[in-house]
Amino acid sequence: MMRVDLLSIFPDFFTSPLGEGIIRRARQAQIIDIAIHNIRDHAGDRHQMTDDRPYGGGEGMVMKPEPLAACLKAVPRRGRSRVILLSPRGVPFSQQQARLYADYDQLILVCGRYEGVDERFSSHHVDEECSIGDYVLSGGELAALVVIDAVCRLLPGALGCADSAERDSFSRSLLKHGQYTRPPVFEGLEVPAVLLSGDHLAIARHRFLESVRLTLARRPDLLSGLELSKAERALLAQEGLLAQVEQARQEQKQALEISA
Ligand code: 9D3
Repeated sequence: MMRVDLLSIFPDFFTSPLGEGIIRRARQAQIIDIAIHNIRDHAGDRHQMTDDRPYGGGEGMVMKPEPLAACLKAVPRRGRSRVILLSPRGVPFSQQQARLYADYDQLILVCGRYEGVDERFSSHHVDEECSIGDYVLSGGELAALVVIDAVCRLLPGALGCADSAERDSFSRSLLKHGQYTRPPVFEGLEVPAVLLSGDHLAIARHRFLESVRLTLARRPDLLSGLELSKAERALLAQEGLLAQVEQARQEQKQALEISA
């Protein structure tokens, strides 16, 4: 069973998100054990202050190191464990990072607030810093929930359908085609006829082409990782998409060369 410990000054933040859906079922099935720790409980002084003004001046407040260290010390360690600080200056989170995290026995997720945490805590008590993307959040709590959700799905038995996790990771270099369910006509809009045809080869081709068109429009950067079979190349050529795909791959290659 994976153990996750959350350190935060807003412990109530997690109750509902961790009490629904796949995470709730994984907790019930004892696939994941999640404990929430209130950093404020480890602030020694009467006012339970967890933040203070930055030495050297500047905007905002900094989280004091002692309550963080005391809270962390109170967390029982088990097996291979990793202390991760959610922070805007962390390594970008990704499916690959999620797979690495899923291999630990214990993740200790520290949620910062304010302008950040005292550097002596992050440099001496934290194994790595993790960001979920280039936008400004109010603190690490939502980021920690994102990490838990992505990691939980990868734990053996967490998903009902055994191969879903593998399928998710398998289809990384193309965006998913649109999907349809009943009714056959919705607000005058029909389901593409090919999907009702029962012709599985034609359906697979249709979906592949739609995936390629979507990826070209929204995430051309993904196409550099796409491996095409002879039949797929022929199909793209036939639809006039091969040149566009090759050009997007070329442009992505150049973008990577410039950034390197
Ligand atoms: C002045 C520079 N800002 C850093 C980019 C200050 C700042 C903004 C937001 C300091 C802390 C925060 C709070 N954010 C998080 O704790 C955080 C976060 C995020 O803001 N974006 C993406 N991932 C994460 S993980 C934790």
